[in-house]
Amino acid sequence: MNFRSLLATAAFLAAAQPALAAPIEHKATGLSASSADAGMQITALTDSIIRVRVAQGGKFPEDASWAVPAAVRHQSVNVTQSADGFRTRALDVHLDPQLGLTVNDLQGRTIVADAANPLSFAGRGFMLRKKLPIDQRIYGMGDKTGGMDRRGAAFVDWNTDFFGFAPWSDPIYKSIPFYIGVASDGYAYGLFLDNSWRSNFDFGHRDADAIELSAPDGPIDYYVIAGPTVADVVRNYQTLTGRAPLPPQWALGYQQSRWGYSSDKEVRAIASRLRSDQIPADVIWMDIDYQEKNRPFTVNKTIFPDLKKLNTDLNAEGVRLVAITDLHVAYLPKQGYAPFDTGEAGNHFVRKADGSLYVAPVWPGPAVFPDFTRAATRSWWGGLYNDFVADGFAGFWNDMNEPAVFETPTKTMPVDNLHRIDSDDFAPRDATHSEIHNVFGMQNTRGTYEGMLKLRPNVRPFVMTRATYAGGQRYAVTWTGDNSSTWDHLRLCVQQSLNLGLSGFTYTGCDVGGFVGGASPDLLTRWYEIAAFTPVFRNHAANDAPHAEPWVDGPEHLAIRRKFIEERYRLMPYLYAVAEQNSRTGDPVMRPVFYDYPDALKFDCDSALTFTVGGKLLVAAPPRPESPKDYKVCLPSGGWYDYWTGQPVTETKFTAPNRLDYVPLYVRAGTILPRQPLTQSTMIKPTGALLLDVYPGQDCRGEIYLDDGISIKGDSLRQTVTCSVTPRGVALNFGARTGKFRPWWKQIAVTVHGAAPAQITIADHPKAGEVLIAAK
Ligand code: MIG
Repeated sequence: MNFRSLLATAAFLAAAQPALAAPIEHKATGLSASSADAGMQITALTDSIIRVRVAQGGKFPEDASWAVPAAVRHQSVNVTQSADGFRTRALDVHLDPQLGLTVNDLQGRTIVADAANPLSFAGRGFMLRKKLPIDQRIYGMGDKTGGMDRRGAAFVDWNTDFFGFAPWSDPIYKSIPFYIGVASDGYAYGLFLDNSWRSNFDFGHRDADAIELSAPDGPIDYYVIAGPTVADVVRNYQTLTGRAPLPPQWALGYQQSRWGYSSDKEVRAIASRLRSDQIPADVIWMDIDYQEKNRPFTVNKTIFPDLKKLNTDLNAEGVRLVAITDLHVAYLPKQGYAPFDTGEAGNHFVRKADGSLYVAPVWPGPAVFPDFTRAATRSWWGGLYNDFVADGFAGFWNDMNEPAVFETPTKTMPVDNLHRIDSDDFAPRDATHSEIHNVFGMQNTRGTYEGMLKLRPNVRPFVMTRATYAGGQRYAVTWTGDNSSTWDHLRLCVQQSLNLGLSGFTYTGCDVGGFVGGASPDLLTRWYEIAAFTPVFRNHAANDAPHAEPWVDGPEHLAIRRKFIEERYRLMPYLYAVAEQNSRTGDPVMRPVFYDYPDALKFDCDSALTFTVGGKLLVAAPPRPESPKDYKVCLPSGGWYDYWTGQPVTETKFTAPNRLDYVPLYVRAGTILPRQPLTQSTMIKPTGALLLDVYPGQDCRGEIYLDDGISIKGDSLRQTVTCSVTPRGVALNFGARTGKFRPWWKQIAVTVHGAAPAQITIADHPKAGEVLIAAK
């Protein structure tokens, strides 16, 4: 039965049905209720997060989750009961006789309400319908393509290896079944449907006035996350699914990659070229080429004779190596290939419906697939990294983990393959691939991340993944997969990064220049300029694409690209402080302007390539950089400065020139931006003073955060600096420093920007106190 006929039936039933099967049963922390064909439990996890679980045919789904840890799922607060629902300290929850749910705030404003036929079933499948008010925009949903606002579109969550995906292709690599509804005044809520099956999200595509969530099977288990701001929702979504840990600082440096760096010599040559061309860089990536016949955890010794030496030598130049390690283990029984033999011995591989080993072609040829939903398998997998960790690799890249399978039209394994769940608070049981598919990549990275932690307990793991599920931000950073070298993909990159950030994945990047096809010189240059402000800044290209390293288009293009890479390194203290803030609050590093300034929701500028880094630094790249036309920039009210000139910007809407070597950047009035002298790598200590750029304005402040950049437990240094404009000049107030980490600077060079700029250099200021920068 399809959902259209089902809806017709449901409408009939709804009309014919009298009321709840029994009165609402009030509980200390929520309620339960039932209709003729369903039971429902609503629990207040916190005052602004409620969890809704539905029992189809009277049976509640297993209370378990890959996304929301048990301790979080089981937390609750007491509520006050009302006739048809309950209240928390922030929400007023009502249930109607069709189990239709309305969540209001305490002022009576509706946060989210069910639409007609709120709940219907088809076999084991279900559909939920929510109202889509006329002024609501929809964000989130991870890496989904299309526009920034998901309204009017419909999506499928089914992790898919999609080489050469178009800017509107769906589904692609990730499944993050979480969206944020935002009214035009910025009032926001979130909804997270914790169901790993092949689910559907329709935001007013089929029915213009409704959001329809459906899945063919699996739990009806969802969370309503109240705002009122987008930031509240994004933070609370991460209260549920976890925050990304602070990555190693080098992960914020420039990263050079290419499928096809095929020898020790070639990797060294890339490193020396980066250094001789004075292109700051922290990482070189090694794709599948280093392996023996594409077999994971092997090394082709002919082309890479000594990986330990390679790591050591490059480290000495401030360059770290990240290696790819795909999950598909080569099927090589009894040939001395340990990943297969130990995996087979431990019964770690996925089986077919008939119980036999599932073998299918991927890069190594016939391959087997670790059963990552078993804790024992993840821990075995993590141990496979032992030798590479001993060789000194800084991090690892988990590709192909949708999982991708060759020579099959579905691009993945049969959905009736059998996984075993033996993990967390799930009941140990067999599960079909239909259920596991969307969490497979996430559990792959969990194994890698936890393996790293075991092998190097005090070093922040760095894992990059292509496929993932909600909550996967706890284990890995991500990138947007096999994008193409087109202007539309450059725009798409910003949209995907912003929405991934709103979906908990702040550490995201796109292959700079595009993976497929080869960028024109102008496109590659523009891509560098914009990606310099995205969280993960990695140039990567396919083995059959033209080379895309920064130098490939000659000195003029290189000069522009280098300038933007350098600016990122100068901004490193700010970027790192924003990253550290993200690890505590969940606020994304890269944000839509409306995240901090809701008036941006009403702008009429094309802002496809406009965003902020940490809310204070606004990037306003031309939305159509391929066009010679100039364009309009809209700035939120409240005051900005031009980053390049330091001068205040007096207008909130103005024309910006569209020049290849220029991206307008603005700093929020009231910001103290920490910066540092240029270095060629985050491994190199800067020489000179810490730079504090002061942009006077309301609530003027800045944060200094520093640590050794790699340790999990270790000293840090934290200091807040505020500023105020006084008749005697600008007063900087240094808060007391917390933490004992010794900074690299002995002096602080302060620049006060504005109509009459002023500069002074002062001694480092570890203690609380005021410094006056006299007006000229
Ligand atoms: O089937 O490892 O998205 O970044 O260079 C292609 C080779 C496999 C896909 C990744 C891409 C990587 C490539 N991989």
